Amino acid sequence: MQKKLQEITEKARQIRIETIKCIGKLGVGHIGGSLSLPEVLAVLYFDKMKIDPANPKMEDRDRFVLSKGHGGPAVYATLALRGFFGMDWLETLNRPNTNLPSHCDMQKTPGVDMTTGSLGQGFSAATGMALAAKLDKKNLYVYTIIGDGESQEGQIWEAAMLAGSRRLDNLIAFTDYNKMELDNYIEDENGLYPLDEKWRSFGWYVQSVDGHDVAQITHAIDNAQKVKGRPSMILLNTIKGKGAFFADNLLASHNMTITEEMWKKAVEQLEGEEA
Ligand SMILES: Cc1ncc(C[n+]2csc(CCOP(=O)(O)OP(=O)(O)O)c2C)c(N)n1
Ligand SMILES: [Mg+2]
Repeated sequence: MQKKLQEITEKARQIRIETIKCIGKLGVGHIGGSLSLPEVLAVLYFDKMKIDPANPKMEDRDRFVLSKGHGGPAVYATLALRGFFGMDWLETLNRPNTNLPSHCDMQKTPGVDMTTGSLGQGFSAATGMALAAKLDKKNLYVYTIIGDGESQEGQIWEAAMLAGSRRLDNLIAFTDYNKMELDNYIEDENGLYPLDEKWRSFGWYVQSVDGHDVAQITHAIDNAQKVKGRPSMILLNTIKGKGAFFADNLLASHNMTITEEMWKKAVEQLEGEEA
């Protein structure tokens, strides 16, 4: 068990490195909201999800929707490391004719189940996918990640209400609770506190974990899968820009310019952390 967790932690480190490299080589991008994601993506794609990189559209696969679609680069790094496409694709991030646009696009990228970027919409789509799976009596999970800033969208709460009332226990959602949005702190803009109570009141099973600890995330997903009759929300307490010295816990990390010197130094530091 311990060995498996170590392997997933190592995958998260690789996802973080590849994310920094691909945004860094482009020179600009949503690095902050991408770097809060590697641990949950590593747990999902290297342990929990029923998927087949050789058959990305496998019928009864688990689904994943990154509702905060601006974190696309972290998903692409994950999909490349998992073998959905070559690592060389990452160099094409957000360039002309790419299959890896800045925000997730299901028409372009193998392994991407929903087009996202307009905040609030992906979560509704994920809820619809979970409802459809129930109606079709399919045995699969829909996993989705929303942002904490995204949680200020009214559409999130419409879908939350539906998922709770329709008892979608095949829907496992995460909030990337990094306490920051585009250019301000959540609580200084339009506060969410107490976020756990809000979700509970909509009929959800709610857990709160360290979003950079793969053991805690794994355990929370295991718990969520045991709960019957309620959708699950796992609040991931995360750090925006985690792991890149120029972005770590900084509001300015949202969509920043990155020089070659910056990304190379950050990658060097992370490579030095190998277990
Ligand atoms: C409907 C909509 N409004 C505004 C935006 C512009 N926008 C992109 S990211 C973002 C901030 C999102 O904050 P959060 O969900 O906390 O993301 P994170 O901190 O994880 O980057 C905004 C306002 C958008 N993409 N969609
Ligand atoms: Mg945020």
